[in-house]
Amino acid sequence: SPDTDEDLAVAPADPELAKPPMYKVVLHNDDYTPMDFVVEVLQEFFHLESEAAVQVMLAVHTQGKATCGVFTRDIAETKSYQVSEYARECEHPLLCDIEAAD
Ligand code: TYC
Repeated sequence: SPDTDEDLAVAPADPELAKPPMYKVVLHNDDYTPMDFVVEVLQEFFHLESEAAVQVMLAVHTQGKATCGVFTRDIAETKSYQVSEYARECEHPLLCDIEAAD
């Protein structure tokens, strides 16, 4: 297309503004939290279908940890906090935190 100033208007001033750093929300395995509880958490907080929720739960169970989703920092922190709070209310030791995605 012809080089007009219209083309310049759509480019972000700073390329980083278009691509914020992303964070994984990570669930960790433990010996006590019931599998059904973890599946329920994955469905309710991460909107996974039941089959996908079972897959992620089993990945945590067999590999020690797994990613539930990838979000901007604020969303990842909020999800991690909400999951931790819910697990604590239900008296399960389930651990959820965040890691920088590459
Ligand atoms: N290891 C747990 C059990 O055998 C299940 C479990 C899965 C716990 C995932 C935590 O993040 C977790 N009941």
